[in-house]
Amino acid sequence: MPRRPSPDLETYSARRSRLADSLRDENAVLVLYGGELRTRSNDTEFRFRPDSDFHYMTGLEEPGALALLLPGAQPGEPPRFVAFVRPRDPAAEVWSGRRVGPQGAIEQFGADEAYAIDELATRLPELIDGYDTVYLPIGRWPALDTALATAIHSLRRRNREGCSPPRRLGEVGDLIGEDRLHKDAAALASLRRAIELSAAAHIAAMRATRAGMWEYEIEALIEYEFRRQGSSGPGYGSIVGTGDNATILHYVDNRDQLREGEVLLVDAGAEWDYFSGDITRSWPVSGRFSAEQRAVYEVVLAANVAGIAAAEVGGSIDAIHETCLKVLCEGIAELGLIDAKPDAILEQRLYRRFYMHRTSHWLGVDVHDVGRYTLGGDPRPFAPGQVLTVEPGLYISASDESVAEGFRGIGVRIEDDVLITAAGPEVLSAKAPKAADEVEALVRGG
Ligand SMILES: [Mn+2]
Repeated sequence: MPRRPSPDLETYSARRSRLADSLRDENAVLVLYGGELRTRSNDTEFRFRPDSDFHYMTGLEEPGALALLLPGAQPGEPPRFVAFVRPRDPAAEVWSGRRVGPQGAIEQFGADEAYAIDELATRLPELIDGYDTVYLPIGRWPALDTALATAIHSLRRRNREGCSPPRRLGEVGDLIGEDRLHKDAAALASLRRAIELSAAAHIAAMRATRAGMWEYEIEALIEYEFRRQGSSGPGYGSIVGTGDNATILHYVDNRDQLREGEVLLVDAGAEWDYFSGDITRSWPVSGRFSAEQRAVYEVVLAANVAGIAAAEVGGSIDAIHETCLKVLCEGIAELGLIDAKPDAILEQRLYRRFYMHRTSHWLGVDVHDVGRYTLGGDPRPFAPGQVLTVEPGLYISASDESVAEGFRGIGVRIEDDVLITAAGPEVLSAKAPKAADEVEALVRGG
C-alpha cells in the first residue's frame, strides 16, 4: 500500500466525463475551486485540505488552484479540462513547499491546458464566452464569485464585439453530489482503506484503555494509528468521551480522566485519499460493563444490527431510522427508563430524551457526505454503490434523576459503515468488534 496515493488519471477523467454527460444538452461550463490556505493564528496556517468537489474531479491538492470543465458535443467525450495553478517559483517553494505548476498540471493530472493562476482574470472571459450557463460552487469562495462576476461584466461590455455572456448560474455541488453518492471503484477502494484504518485504531484504543488514562491519550493513540499507516489524519474531530461526557453528542474537549466503572465512547474515523471512515464504539474503562451498562449496550447493539439489516436496495435512511427507533423504544420500556409502553414512547417521541439524533448519513469524501436524501419529496430508495452509517445510541445524563442511579451518566453509540449491494448490506467496518463480550475481552486482554 503506497504511503501516498498517486493520481489515478482515468478515475478523475471518467468522473469529469460523467459530469459533462449529466448536462450535455445544456451548453454549460463548470468552474471548480480548490480553496485557500486558512490562517490558524498570526502567520501560521492550517494544513491545506482541498475542496472536496475540486479534488474529487481533478486529483489536484494545492491551494489556489481552479479548474474549468468545458463539455464537448459528443456523449461520453471528456470535457476540456483547463487548470489554473500557482506558477512554479523556486524561491517561494523553498519556503512554502513544492508546486505542481502549469506543466505539472498537464503532465501529472491530465489537464488539457494549464496556466498560472495570475492569468485567470485575463483568460476567464474568453473561456466562458458563448456558454449559456456557468455551474460553480455559488457563494462558497468569495474570490471565485468575484472573478466570475468580473469576467461576465467584461463580456457584457464587449457585447458589440459579438461576445455573449452566460445568462444563468447553477450550483455545481448538486451535480457532483449525485456522482459522489454512487461510489466508483476508486472511491470504494479509498473508502474501504479509510474504514479499515479506522477499525484498526478502535481496536488499538480498546486494548490500551486503562482507568487513570486521559481522554486525549486515547485520542492521540487513535490518531497515531491513522498516521502511522499513511492516513492524512482524522476525517473529522475525534470524539473521545468517558462517562457523562459520552452523553454530549459532539464532545471534542477530550481532556477528562478515565475512571473505573465508566463507559468510554469513541467516534473517530481515518481519512484516506480524502475519503473518511466513521466508526463509533463504546467500551467499559475497566473491561467489564456494569449490569446497567451492559443492558443499555445490548439495546443499542440490537438497534444497530436491526438497522443494518434494513440497509437493502429499495430501503431508505428513513426506514433504517424507524427500524432502530422501534428497537430502542422497546429497550427503553424494558429497562424502565421511561414508564410507558414501547408504542407510546415511539408515538409520543418520548425517546428523544435519550436518543436525539438521526440514525444515518451518507459517507464518502466528507464524513457527512453530499447527495440528496429525498427524491420528489420521498425518502430516497437505496441503490447499489451508496455508503451510509448506521449509528443508534442511548444517552442518559448523569443529572437525570428520573432513572435509577445505575443508569445515570451512560452514553453508548455503536456506529458502522455500510455499503448497499444487490446482495444485501456489506458492513465495511465489520473488523471493529462490537459484541459486548468481545469488546470487554479486548480491553481486559490488552
Ligand atoms: Mn457518523
